Amino acid sequence: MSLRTSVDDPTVPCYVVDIAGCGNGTEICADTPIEGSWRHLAGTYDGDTMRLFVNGLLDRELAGVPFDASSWMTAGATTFFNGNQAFYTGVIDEIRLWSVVRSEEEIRSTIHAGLVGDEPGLLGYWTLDEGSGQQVGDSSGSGFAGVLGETDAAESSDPSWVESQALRVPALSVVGECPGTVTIGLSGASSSGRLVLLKSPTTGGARILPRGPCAGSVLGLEAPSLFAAIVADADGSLSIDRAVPAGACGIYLQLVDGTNCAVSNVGQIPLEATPGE
Ligand SMILES: [Ca+2]
Repeated sequence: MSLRTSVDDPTVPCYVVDIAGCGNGTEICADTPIEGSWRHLAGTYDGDTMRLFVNGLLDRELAGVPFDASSWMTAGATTFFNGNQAFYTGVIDEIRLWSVVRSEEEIRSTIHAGLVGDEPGLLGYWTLDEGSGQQVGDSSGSGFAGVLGETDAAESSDPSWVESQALRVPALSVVGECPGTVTIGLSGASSSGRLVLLKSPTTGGARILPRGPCAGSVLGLEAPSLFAAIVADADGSLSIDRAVPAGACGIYLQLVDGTNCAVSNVGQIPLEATPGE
């Protein structure tokens, strides 16, 4: 089976379940192209139905799909009779293979989290942290080492090693007095990442962003609206002071990192100071 881009459109992600290990298989492709930022792709197959999830949201499904377990598993390409084809032109990180069909909620729970390697049902785990060489180690303990390109020799199909921002998650802090000046601090965001700071009077909804490139990211805010657009520094951190009126005291804030769609903890602008007696 493969996760790769469409042969016809390199911006469209597709999931392939093979029946003969050589390009004969069933393909479903997402509605939404991926360009310019990280997306989490997951394909599941339960022996009949294949499903493709983008950022933890079900995007496409197809029933009645046959499968041959002797087929290859590829990431970013498909294996045909005459070698690998349909190469993905982009960046890949954190490849996981499971022997169980994970639910939408389970898929979402580990999108921005590295795994230990001994999680129940984890069959293969390639962190792609080597940074050089032709081999990628399997951190699941199953011993399924992978190679770059077609073989472990240098060849034209080999991808290049680059730094990844896939697992960075912003942390948010809010301190100060309200009404007055509050200091909004962030750390751990993607390098020079564009971040959206959302606000809401209410928490606890675990609301999913419904639209845009980060649709599927789960928020802790109800009915969020824009508070500020921020660009992190090269370290992925920033500290900004904002004058806050009494009407904004107590509102909740949460950051979404536009580079990888990770969301921060929920912060809160301090409650209005009680007047002295
Ligand atoms: Ca190679």
